[in-house]
Amino acid sequence: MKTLSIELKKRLMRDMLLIRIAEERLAEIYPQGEMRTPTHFSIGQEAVSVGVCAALKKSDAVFASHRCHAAYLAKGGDLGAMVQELFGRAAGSCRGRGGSAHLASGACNMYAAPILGAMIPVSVGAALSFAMDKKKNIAVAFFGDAALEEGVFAESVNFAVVKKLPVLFVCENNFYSTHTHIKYRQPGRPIYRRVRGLGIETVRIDGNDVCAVYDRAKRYSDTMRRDPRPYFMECVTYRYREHVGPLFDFENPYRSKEEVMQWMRKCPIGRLKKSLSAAWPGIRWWYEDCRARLEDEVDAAVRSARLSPWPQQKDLLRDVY
Ligand SMILES: Cc1ncc(C[n+]2csc(CCOP(=O)(O)OP(=O)(O)O)c2C)c(N)n1
Ligand SMILES: [Mg+2]
Repeated sequence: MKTLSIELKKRLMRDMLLIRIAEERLAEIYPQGEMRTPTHFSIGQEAVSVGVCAALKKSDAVFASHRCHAAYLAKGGDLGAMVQELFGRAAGSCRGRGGSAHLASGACNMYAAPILGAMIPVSVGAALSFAMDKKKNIAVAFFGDAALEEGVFAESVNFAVVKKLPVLFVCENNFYSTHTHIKYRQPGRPIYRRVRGLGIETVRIDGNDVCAVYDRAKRYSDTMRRDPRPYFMECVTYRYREHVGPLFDFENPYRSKEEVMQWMRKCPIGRLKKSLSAAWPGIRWWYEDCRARLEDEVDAAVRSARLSPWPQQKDLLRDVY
């Protein structure tokens, strides 16, 4: 793997910190009941979205599922519009109608929907349109280890392979589908090896190592622009909070507290900080300053959402097809 520059590592750190700080703040105030949208937090999984999206161009398209805050922010989605959306306000990214699991930004080419697997064929459609328009863009589909069990996943990969479409399939394997471990749902053979049987190049990456995720996504995306074809990345990672909602679920017997703590020790932000400190002793001050700025940004977004107007009844049927 190539050593990444300090500038790039700083960008990766800032992007992961933005997601972590925003979600921790939203999780903290969620119990106050102002946000009425079921919310799936990405805390712990930031490196996958950040590593992949840092390898993309703004005009590349990203599709995600219910756990979409990280992909939205990593692709450059506006923080204020995201917070407004969670508060159900008219200035939200979907005018307050979508909530947490339907984040979208036309400006950044990022779209999410929570029906498992549903956005996978949409990403293939986007790649087909890029190919038909002779554009050098690529499409990325982020989805979980359970979405991969939907039949449409195999159909989508098959079509992309046969038509040589520039789609990067990114499976965020956090081992769980709500409360069911992967060992009860899938055969023992690793995901990346099974998917290879569909005729696509696949790889398994440590999804908590943002540099490794970036490096591989960059190599694949550069290749795909020259020589269109799909690739598949299984990124192994872990969510810290409950499946849906802001809390830790240590009392829930489907996983042990020890397991969660073990993954917290592999925190993607802590790991990057450690690797940056080795090369750059001044990181501590930069890191604290970066954190403070992002905390202010997030606080301002929350304050603004609280004061913002609700959608109006007269607009209820606008944009409804
Ligand atoms: C077609 C469909 N079936 C069931 C659900 C309910 N559901 C929401 S999230 C989820 C688990 C998803 O697991 P995974 O894809 O691994 O993503 P993760 O939540 O782990 O990020 C399920 C079963 C759904 N949204 N869509
Ligand atoms: Mg999962």
